Amino acid sequence: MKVLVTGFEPFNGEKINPSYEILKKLPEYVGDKEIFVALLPTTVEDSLKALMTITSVQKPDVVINLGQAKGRAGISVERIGINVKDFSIPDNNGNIPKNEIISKDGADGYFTTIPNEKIVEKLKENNIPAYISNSAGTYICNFVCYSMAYLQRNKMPKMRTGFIHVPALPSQCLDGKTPSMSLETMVKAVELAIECL
Ligand code: PCA
Repeated sequence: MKVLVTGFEPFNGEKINPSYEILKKLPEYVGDKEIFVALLPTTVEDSLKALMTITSVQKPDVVINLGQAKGRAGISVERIGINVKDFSIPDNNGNIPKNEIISKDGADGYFTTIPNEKIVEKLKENNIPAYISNSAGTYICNFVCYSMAYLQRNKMPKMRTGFIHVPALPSQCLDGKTPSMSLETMVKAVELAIECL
């Protein structure tokens, strides 16, 4: 089984994005599952372009997109992507779409198709705080979550797609008030998620 795991470039003036740092630490295999990683630009058009190219070349069985959700305390496994772009901050190209539809011929929402519940259970068994999230927001992460699920439904029915948001790293939360998680724990969480596939 081929698993593509993606992360995002830092955005919103931050110097680091844990989703990218995780990619650097993932092994080439988790059990017999072969792992490919790719860094996505945090922009509307380019993130999807990059993903389309990689998925058509690598033909992964599963795609897990990772993203940072600063302020969340646990690993949040996204259940659904929704058909809207409504940014409160610009993407890395300065785009700030408001209340725009992602796909005119797409459904209002698409569920992700990796075993979300099983992943959350497995993380908890390993003492990693985790939950199912019912909203990936309305920014780039939701855009990618929705777009990949759309692709799966309409063009690549055998591929499974999922989205996992991770908290910020301790170095991003020096105010002492924003929840964070160590990189080591996040890497372990992603490996455990891959084991569940
Ligand atoms: N998180 C943002 C986009 C990139 C990232 O890592 C989000 O939650 O939409």
